[in-house]
Amino acid sequence: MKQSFGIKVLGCTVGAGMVIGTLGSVVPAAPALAFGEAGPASPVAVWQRAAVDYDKVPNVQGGFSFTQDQLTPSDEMFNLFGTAATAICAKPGYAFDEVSREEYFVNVGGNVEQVYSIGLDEIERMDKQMKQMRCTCGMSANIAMASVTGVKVSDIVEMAGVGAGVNTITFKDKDGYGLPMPLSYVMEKDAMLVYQIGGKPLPGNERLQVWIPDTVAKYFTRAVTDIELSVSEEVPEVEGPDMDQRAKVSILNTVSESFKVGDLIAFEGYADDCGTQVVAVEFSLDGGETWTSYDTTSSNTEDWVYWHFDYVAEQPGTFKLDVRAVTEDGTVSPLASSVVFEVEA
Ligand SMILES: Nc1nc2c(c(=O)[nH]1)N[C@H]1C(S)=C(S)[C@@H](COP(=O)(O)O)O[C@H]1N2
Ligand SMILES: [Mo]
Repeated sequence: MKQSFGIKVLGCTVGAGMVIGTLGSVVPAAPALAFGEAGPASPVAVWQRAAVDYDKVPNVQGGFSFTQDQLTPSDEMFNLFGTAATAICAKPGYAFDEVSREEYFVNVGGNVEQVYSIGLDEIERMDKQMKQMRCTCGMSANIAMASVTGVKVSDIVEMAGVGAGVNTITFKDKDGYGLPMPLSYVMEKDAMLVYQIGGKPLPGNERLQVWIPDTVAKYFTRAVTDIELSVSEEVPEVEGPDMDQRAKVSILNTVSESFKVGDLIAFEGYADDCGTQVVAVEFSLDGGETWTSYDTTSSNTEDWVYWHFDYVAEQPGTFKLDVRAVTEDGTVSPLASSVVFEVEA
């Protein structure tokens, strides 16, 4: 019998800040399972078990699959980054000055041929682009995948005309928030000025936000009012995620019921490293003594790896499933994710 956990909508992972999940309805039919090699696990004497000692299954086997088009529902996105991340790094949408749609302008200036201002209506009349993109904070666990709508930054810059020697672009909000970036990087990555996330306008007074593939979210300036082109002596570096935010993984299931021996338990979650390929997702059901590795080298690096792991409970007990990701440069998630579940005889 197939059993599903509840899926986390907005919750905490131990030590890793907030994670976001998906709605229960996204759980697909279970893939075919192969359990041939998993022999009967040795019984564990319950009386030996202290509160934190979980029952162990070495070399856990299950049905593994992944997709990359799983999106975060936009309401959750807005919640997540609008309130949850506030304390860590981001100003929430509602905290931006109230500026009516008609009064909101983006000024394109600095070292350009023609300084100009453009309003939202005009931006929305330009050639629009829709793209599935990841927004991942480099300083906290927050991550989301969304379909965003907007215009190409290159189109906006082109209308101003780039001045001689310009190598730097900075997207600023009214308070001056914004980090300088190499212009060439922003062009190569096909950065967007986004006005819709998941088909909905940005929340609060955000109006416009920069989105750039493979780039941490501190560069995703919200409520952009100024795009500045400049000549830097030294081209700024684009910083990646903090070490402890490399190879992000999470199990999004929450335990909402107990299981019986023979039940199929469907776990799911994501793995991502902001543009560095995730080459494997690994699971442990014995506290990290053994890890079973599933290959994800066919994944692209633009979207997160949204994995499914279907496990058939073989024995009664209290278990902890750990998951970690491995990237192409050998990074192993410093913050593994885990979930505890119970199996009855
Ligand atoms: N104007 C402005 N934009 C900002 C920030 C900010 O403090 N002010 N924080 C950044 C950081 S660190 C993150 S993680 C993202 C999070 O918000 P988002 O979901 O809107 O991308 O916004 C980015 N853009
Ligand atoms: Mo962030």
